[in-house]
Amino acid sequence: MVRYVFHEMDFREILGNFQIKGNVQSVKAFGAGHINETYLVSTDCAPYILQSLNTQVFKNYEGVIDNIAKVTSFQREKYLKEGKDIEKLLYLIKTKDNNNFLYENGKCYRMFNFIKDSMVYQQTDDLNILEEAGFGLGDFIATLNGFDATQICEVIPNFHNTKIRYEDFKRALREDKAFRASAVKEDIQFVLDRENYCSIIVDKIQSGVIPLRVTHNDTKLNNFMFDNKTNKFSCLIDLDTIMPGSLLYDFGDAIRIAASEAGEEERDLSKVKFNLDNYEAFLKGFLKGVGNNIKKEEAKLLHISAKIMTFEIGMRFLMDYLDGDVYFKVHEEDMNLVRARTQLKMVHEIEQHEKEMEKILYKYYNNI
Ligand code: ADP
Ligand code: GN1
Ligand code: MG
Repeated sequence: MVRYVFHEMDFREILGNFQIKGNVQSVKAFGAGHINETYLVSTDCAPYILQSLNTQVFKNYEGVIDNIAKVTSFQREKYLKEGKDIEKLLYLIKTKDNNNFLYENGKCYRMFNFIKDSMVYQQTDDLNILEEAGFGLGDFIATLNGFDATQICEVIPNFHNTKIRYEDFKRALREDKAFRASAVKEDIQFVLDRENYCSIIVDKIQSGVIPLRVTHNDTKLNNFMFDNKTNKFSCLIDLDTIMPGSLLYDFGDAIRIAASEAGEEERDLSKVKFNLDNYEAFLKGFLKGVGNNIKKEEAKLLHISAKIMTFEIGMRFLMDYLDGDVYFKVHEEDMNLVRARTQLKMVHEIEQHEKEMEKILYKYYNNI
């Protein structure tokens, strides 16, 4: 959705602080995210992306930008060393004071180069695109293998700590701030019945069986950019949640959308189905991209991670519904409930396909 929102005075001052080329022609709202505001800025020389960070969610916005600066430079240097094309990589546009962001009127603004001739998919059943997406994520993990995770700050503590998310959910249930719990008892029970999912990845990280890496942490399909002619993977965008994490977070979170036949906001739950072919294509690409940068202990849990990450976000949407929609942007009153239901239906779907998913994993990963 592209909406014309050029308020000359609002944006001219902000954009005037950044090192961009040319005169600004227009600023348009862009993107469909639940957290930040994204704008496409066109000048007579080049397009750019301007974003205002949600500082309620990202309280440590300086840490967020610092993480992105470190990771994108590391990625760039590694690509150069390996002779890979850097044209389609993301980088921050500096301000005239040589900073990576601008803090103005309580808002944090940052700019990126515009990735040319590229696009995102909200959903697709094109297996070549899904394999490319999987490859792109695997390659991202492989590129950052060896990047010292202690250099990166944890911008949202315990973001994918499913055990802590579960405790937060129980808090929301106890408080029932928006008086909605009694009408959604079945959804709540579905979550409560699956408490055992919460510790599967987290405990293995805590005991050191699964390594902490630098991961993306928000790998839904619309954060993958593809070349709009060749459909080759260009890069991952939406880098705000880059933090120390597990590759299982990224793989599982990607599968919940890549292997779903319906969008997050689908009201007809009969359309929410798990597609094994999509899963297979993404997995195949992922294993190719990550190469030997994955440990056996991680690989063993790839199929399980889809269930856990889908469960986690379903629980987060339901929690926000109980809290009265204080975290995710909503455009309809029951939107968080609708989102929770698609995700929890996906969990049920994944549970039905677990054995087949494991079999497919063995087909492509031989070292288990
Ligand atoms: P959000 O998910 O919070 O809306 P994103 O960073 O994912 O924010 O950006 C929203 C949309 O803007 C993307 O889906 C993509 O279409 C477009 N976009 C974002 N960054 C770029 C970029 N650097 N180059 C080209 N398009 C971009
Ligand atoms: C949010 O910003 P966006 O829409 O890409 C959320 C993710 C969720 C996702 C669900 C910082 O991502 O964790 O998986 O919505 N980001 C944050 O659609 O909470
Ligand atoms: Mg996004």
